[in-house]
Order: sequence, then C-alpha cells, then structure tokens
Amino acid sequence: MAGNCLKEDCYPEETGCNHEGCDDLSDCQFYKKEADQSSSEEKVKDDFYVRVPWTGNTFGLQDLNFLTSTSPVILIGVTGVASAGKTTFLATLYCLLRHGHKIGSYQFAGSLTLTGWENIAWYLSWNTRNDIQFPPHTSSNAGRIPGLLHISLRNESGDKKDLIFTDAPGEWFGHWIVNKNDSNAAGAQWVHEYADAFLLFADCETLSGTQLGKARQQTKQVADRLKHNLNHRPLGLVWSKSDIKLDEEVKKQISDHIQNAPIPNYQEFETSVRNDISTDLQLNILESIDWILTALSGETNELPQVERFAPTDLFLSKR
Ligand SMILES: Nc1nc2c(ncn2[C@@H]2O[C@H](COP(=O)(O)OP(=O)(O)OP(=O)(O)O)[C@@H](O)[C@H]2O)c(=O)[nH]1
Ligand SMILES: [Mg+2]
Repeated sequence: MAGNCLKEDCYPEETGCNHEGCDDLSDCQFYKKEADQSSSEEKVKDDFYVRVPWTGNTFGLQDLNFLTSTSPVILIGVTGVASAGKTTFLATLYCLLRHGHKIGSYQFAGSLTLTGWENIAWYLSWNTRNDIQFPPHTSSNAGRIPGLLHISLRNESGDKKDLIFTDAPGEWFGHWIVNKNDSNAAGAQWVHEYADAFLLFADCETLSGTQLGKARQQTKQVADRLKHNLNHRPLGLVWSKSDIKLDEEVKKQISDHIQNAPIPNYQEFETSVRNDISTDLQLNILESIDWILTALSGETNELPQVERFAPTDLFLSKR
C-alpha cells in the first residue's frame, strides 16, 4: 500500500488522489487511514488536498514513469561502498551548475527534483573559513530503488538532455559484492540493470589509511560486478577525495585490475569537493559527466544507405 491509499501507485498525501480525482480524500473509495492514525481521524476529514504534479523531492519509480514517457532520459549509476563520497560528489555537481558552470557545452536548464538537490547541497553551501559541512550518510532503508535526482541540460543549439543520477546508500553495494541476490542488494542490482552509464567511486581517504586492504578489495569487487554485462555502457572510475594524497602504486593496482579485460568506454577522474590548492578537482566532476554524455552520444548507429533507383529520384522508389 502506498501511503494511505489501497492503490499501489497513489500517494494521496504527496500528490493528491490519483485514481478517483477526489479533492476531499475521505470521498475516495481507495483511501484508507491506518489503524494507528485513528486519533487524527477528525483532522484528515477536514483536510483539503490540492493535487500537485510533483513535490520537488528525490524521484521514485512512479515519478520516473512520468518523465520517461515524455523525454529520453540518461540514467547515471553512482556506485561505490559506504562513505566513498558519492552524495558529496552529487552535491558539488549541483553547486557548480548553480554557479553557472557548464557540462561541456550544456548548461543547467531545470530540475524536477530541486528540493532533493537542495537537501544535499545545503550542507556544502555553508563554508566558513574553508571548513565545509558534509551531507549526512545516505540511510540504508529496505528500498528496492535508490533516490533519483534529475537535471535538464540545454546547449546553445537548443538540444536538451535529461539526466537522472542515483543516490544510493553505499551499504547496498557492500551487500551486493558479497551476494548479488541478497535482498539488501536489490537496489544495487536495479542500478546495475537500468543505468546507461556508471561512475565507480574509489575513496582516496580509506585507500590511504589503515583500512587500505579492505577498501582496495571492495573497490575491485564492485568494479567486477559492474563489468558483468556492462557491454558498451561507459564506466568512469572516480578517485574521490583526491585532495588526500594516495600512493600511485595503489592506484595502479586498482586501475590495472579494472582494466584486466578491455572496457569499451573507460576513463578515470580525480575529484574532490575541496579545491584548496588551485587544482581542477572540482571541475573534474563536470568533466566526468561530460565524458559520459560524449561517450553515449557516440553510441548512435550510423544510418544505413537506402538503395534507390537514381540519385535524382525524389521518391526513393525501388524499381
Ligand atoms: N577530504 C575529503 N573528504 C570528503 C570528500 N567528500 C566526502 N568526504 C568525506 O567523506 C564522508 C562521506 O561522504 P558521502 O558523500 O556522504 O559518502 P557516500 O558515498 O554518499 O556515503 P553513503 O551515503 O554512506 O553511501 C563525508 O562525510 C566527508 O567526511 C572530499 O572531496 N574530500
Ligand atoms: Mg550518500
């Protein structure tokens, strides 16, 4: 049951009544108050709900349906174990776009999940004496799909791209590398199945610390899972938190492992939310997305030559 409605795809408290179109929810035959809400029964009766098309929050599957039915969407799977820097990367990306930075020739042109973006970027927006706050750890619920963040991009020629980023809890990938059929890994499996491209996060902080052995193994294991049935989907390795120095030998071991079999679209990026030492670590976040868009746009097949009787034949008739 979704929210307090008997219909699976209806969220009356968020979007209003989807099936009966009732303004007063108590008129709806499918609306059902939960037993423990009996105390607020009177309140619900008196409430008047206005139907809104979306909440601005992170998308779920239902919202994705609405978007994909009107535009082609590029789903980017942001993957890696817990605390690898995934959410901070996404929040930094949003802050950069908010400041007018471009992804290649594409500029920010809107988002259906502005509240979702602001919820994670809010923390980075308070920067006192170069001391930033970080978004909270993404909580691992029993969900089967991750939170989905949307942006629309447009270039000067008016071409539009709709991107969706997954903001999944790292724990899902932790379970996924142990057993891909684990019920706690269903969300990671969903990302693997449906994403058009992947970013895999290798955390320079843990890889340069006492947890090196475990972190290195987990990064390789997530890579191995992603590479299965990868086909031509781009896989970008993000050396997150690159403001922290990482031994080149460790980098090489992980990089060599990932490339032990050829990957058609593979690239590495050093990124960080911190740009202290006049590096391009922040801008590399934009680079990584630009690389995905370029790799995916090259994917279109060449149109076959149509046989025709004579080049002057305007009707392309075969005779
Ligand atoms: N030095 C440094 N630390 C960072 C950076 N990005 C993130 N961190 C640290 O890493 C922690 C985890 O970052 P998150 O972005 O929450 O990581 P995550 O992969 O989303 O983690 P889960 O939600 O648990 O999967 C943050 O709380 C920061 O302490 C970075 O660019 N540089
Ligand atoms: Mg997170």
